[in-house]
Amino acid sequence: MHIMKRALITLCAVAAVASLQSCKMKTADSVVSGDAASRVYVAPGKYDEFYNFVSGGFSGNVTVYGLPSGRLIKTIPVFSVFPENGYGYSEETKAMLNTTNGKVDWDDQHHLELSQTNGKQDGRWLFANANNTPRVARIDLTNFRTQEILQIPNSAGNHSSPFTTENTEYVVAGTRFSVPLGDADVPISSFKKNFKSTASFISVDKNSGHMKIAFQIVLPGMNLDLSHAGKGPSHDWFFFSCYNTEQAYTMLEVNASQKDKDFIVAVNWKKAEEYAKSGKGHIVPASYAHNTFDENTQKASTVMEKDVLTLDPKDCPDMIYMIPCPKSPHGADVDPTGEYIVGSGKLAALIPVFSFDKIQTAIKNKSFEGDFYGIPVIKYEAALHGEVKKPGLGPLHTEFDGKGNAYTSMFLSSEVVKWRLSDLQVLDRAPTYYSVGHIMIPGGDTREPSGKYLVAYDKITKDRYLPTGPELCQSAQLYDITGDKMQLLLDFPTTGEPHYGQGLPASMIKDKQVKYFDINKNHNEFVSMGEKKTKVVRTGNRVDVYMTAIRSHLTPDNIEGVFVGDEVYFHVTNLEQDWDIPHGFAIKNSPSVDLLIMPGETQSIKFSPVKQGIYPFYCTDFCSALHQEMSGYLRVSPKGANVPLKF
Ligand code: K7E
Ligand code: RUQ
Ligand code: CUA
Repeated sequence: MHIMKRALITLCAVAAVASLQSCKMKTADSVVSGDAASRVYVAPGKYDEFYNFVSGGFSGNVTVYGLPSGRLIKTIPVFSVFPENGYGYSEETKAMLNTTNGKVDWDDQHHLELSQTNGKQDGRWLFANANNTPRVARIDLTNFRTQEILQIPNSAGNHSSPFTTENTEYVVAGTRFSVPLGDADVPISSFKKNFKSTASFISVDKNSGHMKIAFQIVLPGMNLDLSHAGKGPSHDWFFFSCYNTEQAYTMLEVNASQKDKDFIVAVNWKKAEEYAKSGKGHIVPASYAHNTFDENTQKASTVMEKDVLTLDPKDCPDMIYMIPCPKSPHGADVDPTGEYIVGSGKLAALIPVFSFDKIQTAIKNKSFEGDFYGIPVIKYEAALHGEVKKPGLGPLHTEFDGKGNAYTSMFLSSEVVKWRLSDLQVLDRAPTYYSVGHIMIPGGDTREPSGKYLVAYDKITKDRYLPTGPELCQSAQLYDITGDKMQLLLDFPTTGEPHYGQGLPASMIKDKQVKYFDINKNHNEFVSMGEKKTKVVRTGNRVDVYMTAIRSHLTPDNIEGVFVGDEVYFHVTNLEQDWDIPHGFAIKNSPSVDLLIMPGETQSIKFSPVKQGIYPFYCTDFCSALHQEMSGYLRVSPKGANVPLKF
């Protein structure tokens, strides 16, 4: 979105400046209703009604807030290392960040989607996309941990992701940047000939959740932007927005906005599935990392996958249709009934709403206006339910309340606009502070929206909080949408750059949380099942320290006979069997040696001493009145010194 922001500001400088100035004039006092405080107040000891999962943008991780309070309750590390709990540092988790280019330990995380059954949230998994290094992650909602990360080949900028079909049959991943397949070395100027965009359909195992690229649809070079699955009558379909059908590869902010219309790409994934099964696809070599966390061994491992099944629309008739969509389409959102597909032209002054029924009729009657590389283009009017006229400037994203209304974010005019799906009348508008990106209604992109709150994730913060130098937090705003008029209730600061979010009724998962891991089921190969089982083992220059942590002692706590140049692995087992008693582990002046071990769990960390000395180590998490005593010493001697192993 930051790239897009620049394009919009260049092209719409006048409108943008005008809208920012007009925002400045509004004050929060004038829009907050009197009893807002009581409506967001969650008394001490009480729970919030919803979990709000929020994407972290360039922080690479996901944050979790309670709604309506806006309180930050958790950061889930996904694509970025996270010192708070050693994610990406520990031997157990570091493989999660493997890619074909080695460990990529950050990303740009844009969208989230909760798993669904029959088009409704089922509270099992949360999927997250990585926009920089194309990846899709799956997070388990019983322990809030990342369980799996799948790299996407033949992709660059995995933006149109990780949206799911109604039964989580597939999670999709569509390319933002076109690239040559198989990382071929070709001139950039051969874009039209060699560059492709791809839409990957990742199947999700019903029981384990394991992901696999079932097939990848290869499309002409352009930019797939966003997508959403059909619902109900449109269950078999997926709708992607795309831009840059001009196929520009330089000065995109000008050259990719030449045409009046780009497309919504309608993909019949059921047909695609049949073609894939009946051998219409081509298996092409591709290498990509597939990282999974094994619950049993408590360890992540990587498999380098070797090929992918691709489908070429030329071989697969009736699988894909293009629907013209005005002015740099961004969001592609499907209403709860599955009948309306809302496109949003970032530079358009209207919102086109397409009818699934009409699209089907148009396909039957061949109401086409030519083709795009052999893919039929449906006539705009033939697919159109209608246009929302003058909704505001810069429509981006649309969510639904399940009562026949849609809410669209307006980046340029900095507002949320409520309109009716049936007659496309604008019903209400509420200012945002400032320049809203995505909006989120819990369940608002499913068959059953909760319809109670709407959260706006704003791109520009300016004067909303105490100033903190040049870098400001980003901001979210909570609106009550139960009445005719949207009511602003609360601002809350967010982490990284939130794009999309998901909201889930707390009742769905709050009683299913893992409180600690059963030590008897700990099959980590380096577990110590009690203080008496601890030891230090030397094998060549590798030293394995089998350590335990329990209030308030680390065992062993004095270790000698370790030398400069050794590779020392600390395997720390937290013996506690009690909720909320993690122990930390850290060593003085040791790069990336940092763990937070949950009760019943073992985690390992590697320390490669380069200098002799006495190295204190200690528990970093205040765990008891004797926490400060929970420490020990490691003696590192010069190479070749005559110091026997002692612990
Ligand atoms: Cu509009 Cu990456 Cu979903 Cu950001 S994108 S706002
Ligand atoms: S100790 S309770 Cu470092 Cu005062 Cu923290
Ligand atoms: Cu264990 Cu502090």
